[in-house]
Amino acid sequence: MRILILLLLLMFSGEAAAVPIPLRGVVEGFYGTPWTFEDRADIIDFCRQNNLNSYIYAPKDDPYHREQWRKSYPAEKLDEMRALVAVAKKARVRFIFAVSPGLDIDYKSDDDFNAMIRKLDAMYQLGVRDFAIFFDDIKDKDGKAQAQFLNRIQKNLRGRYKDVAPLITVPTEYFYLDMVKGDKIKSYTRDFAENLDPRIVVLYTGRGVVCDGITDKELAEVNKIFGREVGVWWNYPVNDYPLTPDGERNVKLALGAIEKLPTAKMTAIFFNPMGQVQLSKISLATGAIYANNPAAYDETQAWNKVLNEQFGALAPAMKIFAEHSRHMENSWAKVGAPDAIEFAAEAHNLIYDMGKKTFVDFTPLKRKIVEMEVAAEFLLKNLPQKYLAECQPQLEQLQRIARADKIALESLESGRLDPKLKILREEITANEKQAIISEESARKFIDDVIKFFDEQDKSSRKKK
Ligand code: 14T
Repeated sequence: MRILILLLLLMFSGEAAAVPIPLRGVVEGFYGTPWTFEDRADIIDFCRQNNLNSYIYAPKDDPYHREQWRKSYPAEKLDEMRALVAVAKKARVRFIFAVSPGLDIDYKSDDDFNAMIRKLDAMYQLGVRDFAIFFDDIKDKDGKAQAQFLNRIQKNLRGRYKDVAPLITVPTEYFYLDMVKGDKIKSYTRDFAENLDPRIVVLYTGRGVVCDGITDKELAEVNKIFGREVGVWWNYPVNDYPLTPDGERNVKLALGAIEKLPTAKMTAIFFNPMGQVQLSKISLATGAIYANNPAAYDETQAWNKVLNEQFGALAPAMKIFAEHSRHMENSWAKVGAPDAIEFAAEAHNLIYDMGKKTFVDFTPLKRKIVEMEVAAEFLLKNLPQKYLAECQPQLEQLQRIARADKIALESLESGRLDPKLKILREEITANEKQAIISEESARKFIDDVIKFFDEQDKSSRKKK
C-alpha cells in the first residue's frame, strides 16, 4: 500500500524518477605521486556517502600498476591492499583493480598472459571481483591483438570464477578525435572494436583527452563505433598536465563543478581526481550528484550545495577561492567553467569605460577585490591543516593578486599608475611556478591596467 502511494505521488508530482548511471565512481588514474592508503580509504568512504559505487585503482606511478606490471606486490603492499579491499567491501563500493601493461607487453605471448592472470588472481584472493586493463598512453597499438588478449583474460577469469564482473578497458585511441580521420574510423579502433567481446566495458574521455564537455550526440557516435554502450573516463578535476609550455607540473587546482556531460542513458562514468585528495572532493561530490540523476543536474546548484556541506562556516570564503580556480586550459586541454566570470566582466567594462566616460563607478569591483583578499586571509588562518596542505601556495597567490588588483584599481581611480604595481606583478610572476589562479580574471586585471597606462603614455607622447 505504502509503495503504491509513493508510486502515485511520483507519477503526479511531475518529477522524473532519478536514473543513476549504473557504474559511477572515482578512478585514481593520474600521473604523479599516488594517493596513500589512508587517502584511498578516505575516498572510498566518501564514495559510499555520496552514492558512488566504484573506485578504480589505477595510479600511473605505482610501479606495480604499469612499469613493472608483471611483478607481484610485496607482502606489506599486499596487506595494505587487503585492508583497502575490506574497507571497500564494508562500504559496498566496488574495488576495481586495474593493470596498465601496454608499455612492454607482448599480446601474443603466453608468458605475458600468465603474468597478467597471476597478477589478477592475487587480487581475487584478497576479495577483488572487478578488474580493468588499460591501454592508454602507449606506442605499440595492435587493436586486434589487444582485443583478443582482453577476451582471453575475460574468458579465463569467468571460466574459473563465477563472481567476477565484466572487464573494463581503455583503448589506446581513447578520445574521439584520435579514433577518426576525417569521416573514417582509423584501423586501430576498427580492429579493437570489431574483435572485442561485447560484454567488455570500454571507457573513453570525450572529443579530446581533456575536453569541454560531451554531448548526447557525441556519446551516441562513439557507442556506434564500439558496438556497445561505452562509459566515460572524465578528466576533471585531474591536474597532472602542465598549463604552460614551460611548466613541469600543473600548479592550478580544479575546484569547479562537473559540467556539460550527457543526459542520455549511459553505462559508466569515472572521475579522474587531483593528487590533492581533500580538494578533489568538491568536484567529485558534484560528479556524484550528476551521476545519480544526470537529467536533473544543475551545476551551479550542485556546486553551492557541496561547498556548504563540505565547508560549513568556511563555505562563503571557499566559494570565492574556488570561483577563481575552476578552469583548466592549455594548447590541447580545455575543461571547467571560466574563473570568476563576474569579476572578469566588471574589470573589462571598467577599463573600457575609462577612456570613454566621464563618470566611472569603481565600487563594485572594489568590493569584489576586498572580498577576495579577505577570503584568502580568512582561509589561510582558518582552514584545517589537511586542506591548507593542499592549497597554501594558491591561497597566498590569490592574496598577492588581490593586493595588486587593489593598487591597479586605485591607479585607475587616480589616473596615475602606482609604480608599486609593476613590482607586485614581478612577485606574482615569480610565484607562478608554485601556484596559478584566475589567469583570465583577477590576474589578468593587473596586466590590463598596466597596458592601459602604457598605451596612454604612448598616445600622449605621440601628441607632443
Ligand atoms: F586513460 C585515459 F583515459 C587517460 O585519460 N589517460 C591519461 C591519464 O592517466 C591522465 O591523468 C590524463 C590527464 O592528464 O590523461 C591521460 O594522460 C595524458 C594524455 C596526454 F595526451 C597526459 C598527457 C597528455 F599529453
